[in-house]
Formats: sequence, C-alpha cells, structure tokens
Amino acid sequence: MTLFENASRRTLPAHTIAVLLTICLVTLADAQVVPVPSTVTAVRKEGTKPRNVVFILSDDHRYDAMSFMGHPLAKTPHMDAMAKNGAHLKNAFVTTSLCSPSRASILTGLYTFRHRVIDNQRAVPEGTLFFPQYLQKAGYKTGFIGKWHMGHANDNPRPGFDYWFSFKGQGKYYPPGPQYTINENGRRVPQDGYITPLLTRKAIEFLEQQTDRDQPFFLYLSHKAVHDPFTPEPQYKDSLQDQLFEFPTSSELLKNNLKNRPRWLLDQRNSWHGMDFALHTGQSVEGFYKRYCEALRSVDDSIGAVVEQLKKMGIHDETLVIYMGDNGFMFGEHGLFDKRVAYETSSRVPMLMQCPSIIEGGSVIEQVVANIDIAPTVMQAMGLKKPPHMDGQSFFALAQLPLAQRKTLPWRDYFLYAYYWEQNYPQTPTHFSLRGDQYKYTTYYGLWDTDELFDIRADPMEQNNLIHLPKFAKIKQKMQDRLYGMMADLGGMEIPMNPPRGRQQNKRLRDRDGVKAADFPEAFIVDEPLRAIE
Ligand SMILES: [Ca+2]
Repeated sequence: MTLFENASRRTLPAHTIAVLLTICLVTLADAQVVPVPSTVTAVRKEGTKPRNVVFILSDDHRYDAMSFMGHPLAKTPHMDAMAKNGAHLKNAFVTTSLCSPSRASILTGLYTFRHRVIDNQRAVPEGTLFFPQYLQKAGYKTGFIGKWHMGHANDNPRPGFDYWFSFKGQGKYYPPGPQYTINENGRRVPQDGYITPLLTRKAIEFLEQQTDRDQPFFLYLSHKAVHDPFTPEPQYKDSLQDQLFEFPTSSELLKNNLKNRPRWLLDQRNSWHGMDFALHTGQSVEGFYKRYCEALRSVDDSIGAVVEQLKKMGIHDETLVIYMGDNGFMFGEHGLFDKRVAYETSSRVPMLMQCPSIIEGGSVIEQVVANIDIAPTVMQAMGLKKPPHMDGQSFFALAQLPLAQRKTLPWRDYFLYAYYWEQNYPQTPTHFSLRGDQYKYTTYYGLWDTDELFDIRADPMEQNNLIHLPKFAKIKQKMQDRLYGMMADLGGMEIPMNPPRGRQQNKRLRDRDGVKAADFPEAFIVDEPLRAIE
C-alpha cells in the first residue's frame, strides 16, 4: 500500500492528501545525483499560490540558546513567540558546521562535497547556482541583506538578488574607521553604527517597498551576530555579567585516555579552538559565553521587528518566516570552543518557522531537517518545483500536517555530516558522521586515531564511546556501511581540496601540558606482542 492509498482510505481532507502526495513525489525524486545544470529554469507547480518568504539567518547561534528551551543565559522573547505561533524544528542540523560551507549548502541545496565550498577563505566555484536565482527567474522580488561570507575578496552583488546590502567576509560589529563601507546595490555606503539594528532597518525598508501584492517577495536577512568577537549592543552589554554559569560535565579535564577519546579531541583542548586556550587568549569561556548571549539579544529584537512589520503590512499570517543558525557552537562541551565537529552542540542549529494561516502554533517537528532543505522548502512555499539536482528536501508540507500524519511520512532516516581539514585550523581533522535515531557513528579520516560510536538516546552528550565494545561491533559495521553507501550514492567519495590560504592558528600554551600530545586510546594499547613469526 502506498502512502497515498493509505491516506485516501482514512478519508483525509483534500488539502492533507495533496500535501502527502507532494512529499511522496519529492522523496521518490531523490534517488540519484543529478548534475547542477548550466541554466536556471524555474518550473511552477500548477494550482499553487506563491507565498512571500522571509528567511532570517544568524551566525554561530547554538541550538539550545533560546529562553523557551530553558537556557540559563539566553533571553529570546521573539524566538519564543515564533515557537509559540509556529513550529520549532527541534532536530535541525547543518551538513558541515562552518560559516561558508553551511551558507553554501543553504543557498544551493547541496552537500559540501558537491558545492565544494570547504572553508571560509574563498568564493564559490564557477557554475554555482543559488536558489534565489530561480525565484528571480520566476518573476519574484528578492533581497539579500547581511553576511554572505563565501570569500573575503569583495562584497559585490551576487546572482539572484534584486536588492543587495552586504560586506566582505565576516563584516564588523562596529565600523572600524570612517573609510569603512558596505556595498548597497554596487554603491559604497558607510556602516551606520552597530551592525544588527542596521541590518534590521534595511530589512524593514525592503519589506516596506513590497507593495505589489501580485509580486511575491523573498527576503534573506543574514546577521553578522553572534560570531566572535562577541560584541553586544550597548544596551545589553554586561547584562549577564552576574548570572550564574556552570560548565558542562563534558568539559572535565581527563588525566588519561581510558575512555577511548580521539587523540585529536584531547589535543584540541589546548588550541585556538579549545577551552584552555580559546582564540589564543587567556580569557574564560564563561565570559565569552555571556557576551555571546548578550549579542544574541539584538538578533532576537530583529526577529521581533520583522514580524511586527509583516503585521503592519497586513501580510503576517500568510507570510512564511524561517529562522535558523548557520552552525552550532561549543562553550566547553568536550573541552572545545568552536564548531566544525560533528558533536551535537556543534552540528545542531536553532530552527523556527511560522506562517499562522497554515502552520499550527506550538508545533514541534521531530524529523531531522537540515541546511540543504532550506532551498527546496522556500521554493515550494513560493510555488516552484525543486530543481532535480538539489540534495535537500522541502519540509514546508511537513510542517502543515497534524502530528499523527507527520509521523507516518517517509523522511530521511539517517543524517550525513562531512567536515574537511584546512591548514588554517589544523586541529580539526577531516571527518564523516552518520546520525540515526539511536546511534551516531563518526570516522576521522586519514588519522591514526579512534572513531566514535554513541548511543545518542541514552547518551545525548556523547560521553561513552561504544566503538571498541564487542557487543556494538555489528552496529558499528552497519553504520559504517551505511555511511559509505550514502556517500557513494550522493557523490561524496572524493575529498575536495584547496591550496592553503591565510594564517595558520597552530599554537599551544606550554603551561597546560602544551608540549605533550594526548595519550592513545586505551583500546589501542597491548601489553604483549600479538604475533610470533617463525
Ligand atoms: Ca557560522
């Protein structure tokens, strides 16, 4: 019995059946890798009304730093309101946890091994297609405001946008000098003060100009915050200074490697990306975390201002608003200070969506969704078919279904993650990870080190590496086979490489055992020779 037959027998409403059928077709179309085309062809879905969409992205916002999730430091009333008025996609991930690769996946709908933006140092390869190009081709109005960050070389308008307001690379919280400028549609304009409210004002201006109700619009508002150097807006600065903070249990310093941790992980603790030498400063992770949450307040205000503007324009209920972070961030988890790795706190992101006319308030979506799904989702909401070359799947229809139907839908059962080593930050190796609903397997490629297997249901903080236990050998093998099978099916069996560019951060603090490398995992150590040769 097909899903559609199943749905028909229960005499579901016509709208629900249409949604289910759409998901079936989308899922079936994902069977093989289709090359990226050389031209943009926007194909409209018959009988659908294009919807306006606002996509708000923040930088390095970790999945749990929202007050409705009970976070001890974050204050996010507007994110909380989005969750209440719409859906919280509680299992949202990025396929590579790093600014440029994740942004490239959002804009292309492709895994990193296909778009090949593997670091933050350079522009996208020639021939890259961004999904707003399809929206523009369909006659919709598109705007990009904020951080682009694929390459530091220039801030010129990129294809797919009618309105452009952006800066080179990471951008700046405050203009570094009077000569500093931002690119507004090819014109140089000064940065007027602290960045987050400035980007918000530009977003509101863009929305105000969308007065033609027959021309749908797409706004991509991409915040610079809350990337380091964590710099709050003056009204929020030091507001969390006296708040109590506890380090996560996984930050405990281990004196040996009896727990079979990867050597690279133990070494990374004393590095630019480790809690003992964070960003090569002597500062505490606690102070960094508080400033990060203070800077997040302005991003939250920005969401509130955008939602308020949609209300003013009378289009609040029918406009789809999506909020997400480009990657997670660790403040002491596993002894680390950054993202890049496949651990949950790094690869999970916050994601919220609202569209009150079709999405029930307070919905919680359990399905694993990802950055590669944004392009198909926005395209579906705007009445366009997903181009066949994209890896992601639309979750727009998923969010509209009642919980009971949502649970029976075909959806991805395993989530694939990839990170590629770069010389700038040599402490994080190339690795591939597969996350199922119970087990997560991660392999570190090209290192003499231990892989990891976690039961993420029983051990969500990934503290007990099961990979060397004989009773998990079959599960490890199954996960490994599935990982390489998926990589082969999706076109990921070649490792993308770049020549080195930019500074290398490879220093360690001597007085924190900096001259010593970590112990080998206990499972690698034997006391007697293993073989005798005659
Ligand atoms: Ca980022």
